[in-house]
Amino acid sequence: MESRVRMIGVPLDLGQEQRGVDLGPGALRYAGLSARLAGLGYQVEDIGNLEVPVRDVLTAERDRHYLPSIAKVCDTVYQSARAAVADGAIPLFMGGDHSLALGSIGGITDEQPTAVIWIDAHGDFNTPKSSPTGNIHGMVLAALLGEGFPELVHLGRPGAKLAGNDVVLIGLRELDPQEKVRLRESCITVYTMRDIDERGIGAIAREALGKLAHRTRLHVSLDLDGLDPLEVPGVGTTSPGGITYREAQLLMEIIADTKLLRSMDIVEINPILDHGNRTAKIAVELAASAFGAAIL
Ligand code: 6HN
Ligand code: MN
Ligand code: MN
Ligand code: MN
Repeated sequence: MESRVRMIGVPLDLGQEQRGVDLGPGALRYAGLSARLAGLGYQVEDIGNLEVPVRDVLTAERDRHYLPSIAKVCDTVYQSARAAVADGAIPLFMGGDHSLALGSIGGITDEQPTAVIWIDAHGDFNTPKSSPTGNIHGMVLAALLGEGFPELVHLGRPGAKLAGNDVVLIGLRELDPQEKVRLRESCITVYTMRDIDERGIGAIAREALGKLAHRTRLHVSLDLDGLDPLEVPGVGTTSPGGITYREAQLLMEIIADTKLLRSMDIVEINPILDHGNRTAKIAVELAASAFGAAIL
């Protein structure tokens, strides 16, 4: 496995309404992400934050839910993802909201197909038609599979970036009515909170990896709202009854055992809503586990 990690900050908050997710990259840095990964033996380089326009100056785009600017930012994310893979580094994207995954997953799949484990309370599988909010962070996975705004679908290169059977969703508990129908009709593998409660996260993690065994590269897209807001209060789109810290740890440890992790997103941390940077600290521990930190 590559031994270099490249931290890339993406202070993007245009995909949703809550103010504060643009502060996520700083929160992860202050929580010691770089030192934690260096302590595991990785060579860590932090390339700083990509440029993201401040939403207060984008009033002309408000009615379009900032689609032009999101596409523009994701294009730079895409290029930096490609560059990291070409340089033999593992890109670690620090969000920002989940819309950055259009660029990260787009870029890392440019040369080689990659399987995705998407941890989230939500499906992020809306189209502009099915979305009740119009918020683009709820449309990311659909766009990666080729449905939605052309500006997003054809970002970086034309067409879909993932096939449905390259994706597993874990932690779902809040879907919009039409989004639910769309997901059922897709060939994405979905593990809801009910599945986790009934079968345990260990069994789910192993089965999920089995579903992705046709790929030799793995991307983890970690939306912190997939965890329980009692443990992780610093997220904008909270949904009760989520994955516990311990369950998330085990999931990451089992992912690490595969040694296939090649890239990761850590998204939706909102330090304004957090208590004492707890959410970023937990995210750092989860990233460490995904990168191979073992207790013994
Ligand atoms: N996220 N389904 C809701 C929507 O607005 O489409 C929530 C989406 C949340 C997206 O948390 O990344
Ligand atoms: Mn999400
Ligand atoms: Mn979410
Ligand atoms: Mn609207």
